[in-house]
Amino acid sequence: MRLAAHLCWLSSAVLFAQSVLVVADNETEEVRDETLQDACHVKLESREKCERGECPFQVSLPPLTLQLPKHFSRIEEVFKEVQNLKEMVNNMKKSCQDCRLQADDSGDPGRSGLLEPSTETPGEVADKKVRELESEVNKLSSDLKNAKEEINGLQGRLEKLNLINMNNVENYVDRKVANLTFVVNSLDGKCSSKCSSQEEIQSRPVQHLIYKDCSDYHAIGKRSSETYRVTPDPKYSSFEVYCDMETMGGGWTVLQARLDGSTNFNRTWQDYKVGFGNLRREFWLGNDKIHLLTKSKDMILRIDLEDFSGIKLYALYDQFYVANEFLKYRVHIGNYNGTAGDALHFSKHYNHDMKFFTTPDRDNDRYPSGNCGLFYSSGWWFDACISANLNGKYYHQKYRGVRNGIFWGTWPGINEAQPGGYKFSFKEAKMMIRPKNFKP
Ligand SMILES: *[C@@H]1O[C@H](CO)[C@@H](O)[C@H](O)[C@H]1NC(C)=O
Ligand SMILES: *[C@@H]1O[C@H](CO)[C@@H](O)[C@H](O)[C@H]1NC(C)=O
Ligand SMILES: *[C@@H]1O[C@H](CO)[C@@H](O)[C@H](O)[C@H]1NC(C)=O
Ligand SMILES: *[C@@H]1O[C@H](CO)[C@@H](O)[C@H](O)[C@H]1NC(C)=O
Ligand SMILES: [Ca+2]
Repeated sequence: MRLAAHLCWLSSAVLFAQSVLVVADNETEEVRDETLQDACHVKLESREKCERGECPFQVSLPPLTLQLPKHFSRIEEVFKEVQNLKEMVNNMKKSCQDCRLQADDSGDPGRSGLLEPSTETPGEVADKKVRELESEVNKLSSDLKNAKEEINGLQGRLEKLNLINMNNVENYVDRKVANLTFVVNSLDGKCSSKCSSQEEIQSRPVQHLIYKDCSDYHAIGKRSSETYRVTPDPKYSSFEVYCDMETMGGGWTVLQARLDGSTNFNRTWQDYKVGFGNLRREFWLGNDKIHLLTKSKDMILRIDLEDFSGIKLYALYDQFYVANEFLKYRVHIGNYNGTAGDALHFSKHYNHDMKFFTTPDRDNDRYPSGNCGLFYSSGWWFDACISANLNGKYYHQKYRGVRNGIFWGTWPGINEAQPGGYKFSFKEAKMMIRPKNFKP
């Protein structure tokens, strides 16, 4: 088949979706385009007349005629899958590094601090740690093997697609680009004569097509604190968040709120993953959503606290990122600034930065002989265990027993012994994030 004929067929078939293709299996092949009947009537030579190995189009053309755009998107899919796999492999590498870090750390002698529920002999601890690490390494290596197999499979598919389709796809893309260039050029010509001036364009309010978080609503002039729909990552569906448009210039996406005890925070991994509660009252937004929000932009974290005597203090952290579920929602917390004290980095032994998320049913904490989430009835980035826990039980007044209430270890006077062994409780707590580069 000659190239010119091929292009003619290709353009008509591609640009007019209603094209009909008739192909006889063995004898002369006839390609007919109903919408361009006489303009593009092509006869293809029969298979027997081709020299051996010299008929590249003949094998694949009939199905491709109708499916080119579909194949095109399949290639995109495969690229995406490969990208995902790459990310998985990177994640695994990172987790391996984590294992090493934890292994380095486990010899640390001074870990039986005042906030730890109980202790265990160092030998037992080390043994257990080694076994945990072993099983983790085994799991990782089998995951890695699966990933490799999957990559091989995808590679095979990719190669096949490449061989079969690349020529046609290239032609298709070339034509599209030519077409677009033509359209752009013609618009450009119109614009220079008719369109408004550059200054006028720039002074128009920014129209976002996608609102990634509350700061994007702030940017288009929204000033009332309420729920808005955000799409931090277009690959995933959008969701509702509560926006604080008042505190310190507004634009805050609220991740968590406590104010009356109406929502139970003693919940499972799954609940913390997807979120729970009422966005207008008490809630946890959900770890998957928090991950997407903190991944889409560099975020800062603000924590607001109020006690029952009406004292209000805050903590500001200049970075906040929560990794994905595969990495157990590990948190990254930047430098502190504020009035409530830096309870998230309390000391060398009580530091919530870089910790995994733990819930009563999923123990990822640094306390070897028990689950901090179960002990403190909360989902949180536990160390072993807490110098802060904003998801503890809501107490309407001071309480006795296990310190499983909302807790902020640097609150004024909180560590002084109270008469009767009472523990301090909080009236309100709130966590919210805003892009680092936000301009009020
Ligand atoms: C072509 O195919 C038809 C049926 O599809 C068959 O009847 C005919 O014998 C074939 N001709 C040759 C030359 O193979
Ligand atoms: C470019 O594409 C448009 C719409 O897809 C079509 O109407 C037009 O005829 C095309 N132009 C050329 C030069 O192919
Ligand atoms: C803390 O934040 C305030 C307000 O953003 C800023 O003015 C101040 O310089 C910061 N302090 C430090 C130590 O970073
Ligand atoms: C929290 O839930 C667990 C079950 O998941 C339960 O055993 C525990 O008693 C609860 N704690 C509180 C304080 O309600
Ligand atoms: Ca544990």
